[in-house]
Amino acid sequence: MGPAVIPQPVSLAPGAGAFVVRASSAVSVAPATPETRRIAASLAAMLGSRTGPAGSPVALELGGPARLGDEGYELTVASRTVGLVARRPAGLFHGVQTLRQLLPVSGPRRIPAVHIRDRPRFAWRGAMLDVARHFRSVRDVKRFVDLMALYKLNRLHLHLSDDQGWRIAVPSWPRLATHGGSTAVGGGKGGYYTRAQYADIVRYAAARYITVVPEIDMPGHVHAALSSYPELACDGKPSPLYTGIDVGFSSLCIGKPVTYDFVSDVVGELARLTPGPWIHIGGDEAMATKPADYVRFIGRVRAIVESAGKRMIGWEEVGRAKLDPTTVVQHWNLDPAKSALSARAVQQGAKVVMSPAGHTYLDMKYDASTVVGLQWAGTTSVRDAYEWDPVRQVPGVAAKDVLGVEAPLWGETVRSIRDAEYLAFPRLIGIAEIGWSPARGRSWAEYRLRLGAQASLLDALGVAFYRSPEVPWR
Ligand code: TNX
Repeated sequence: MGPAVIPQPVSLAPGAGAFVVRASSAVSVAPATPETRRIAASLAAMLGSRTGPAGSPVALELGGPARLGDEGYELTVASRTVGLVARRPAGLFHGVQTLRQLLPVSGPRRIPAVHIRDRPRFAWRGAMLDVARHFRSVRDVKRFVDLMALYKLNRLHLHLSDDQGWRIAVPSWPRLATHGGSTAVGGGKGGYYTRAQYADIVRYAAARYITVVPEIDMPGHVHAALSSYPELACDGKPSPLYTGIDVGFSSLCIGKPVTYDFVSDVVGELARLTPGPWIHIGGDEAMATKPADYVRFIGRVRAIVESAGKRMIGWEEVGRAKLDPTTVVQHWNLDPAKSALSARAVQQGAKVVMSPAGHTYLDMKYDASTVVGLQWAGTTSVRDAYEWDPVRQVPGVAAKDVLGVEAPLWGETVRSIRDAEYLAFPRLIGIAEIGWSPARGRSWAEYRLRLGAQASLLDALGVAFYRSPEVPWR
């Protein structure tokens, strides 16, 4: 086995010898901008050296052939030099992540000689955190972002509202956060992000080339909002907060004008706080909304999102409504009838993010003995999470329709960040490879060896990962 990089690069040719990292292994970058300097400084910190002038042994450079694209890079490690070239800073950043995996965690600091040419298969490589069922602190989210970056993931989807909690302050509707955010599944203390905290997460992720995709789920999964503002419910009646784990029982009142004031205010606020182009509006499991109302509602919400200057993304159920080519749908269901909705969305020109529950749902148990997690989509072994292809999931959704992949970590059973890490790792690493690496030549038999080699890095980072017996950990 050559150097064990995950995601597997497009091409990797081992060379002879190794680059020995010393305190004198300075890192230069050209052109030097605040952004490229930051990347060079992070590499220097990793190597235990410093940044230096042109002619330094480790050289970062913006340039290279157009085929590297926006995120690709070319890395040449030789016995006396390390060269990293990319068209864009994101590519330099991803190349640094590769170096991080090539540098031994302990023992002699030798980076094996290698020549790598690399670029992602898909533009969208995401993970979702459900901070609504159980809240996650800014610190925990940042830690998760760091781990995503290590495996070249580039979208963080935050599920910011659900029946059990509303997790972002909206100044014009203050009770959403102060009341709606005050508890969680099981009756814990809940929490919410202030605008400054949310902006902090967005900035932190952006510095790691990860775009935040905020989700406010509607017209279902809204009990926390209805409890905060009873006028949003059709019966207008006050209701206590909900801390169970049922789904499909709440709905915004589709016929009331106040509903659209609410949606406009919330979407407008999120759009202002979010530099990325997408706003996720949920749309799943709206069993308490009449089908015709649902279609009408999604149409209006799409117009609101677009007039806020953003693109709408919704769970595949939004395929029931009228969409347009800027819409993105997120495929999730095992049920073929529901999958047909993703195909219907594609017929309307929409693109698809693939999150098939049986492969990507990080909240499914690994096997029947897993203590946390759910099982409605079956159990999902590390192998199940790895052995699938995004362009062969749904009849009528072909390669050209697939934007990429995303692994959701639903939070009903996920009380601590350690539980979150245990469910996400190592399965999320496999999803990252599915999103980045070419399908050709990929095999579980080979991947499990490279995954096993990640143990020392994950241990050094203190990740509470599941040591699946399927993998030869070393
Ligand atoms: C289905 S997937 C849901 C969520 C649950 C999840 C649990 C989807 C769009 N909706 O509300 O948290 O299953 O696995």
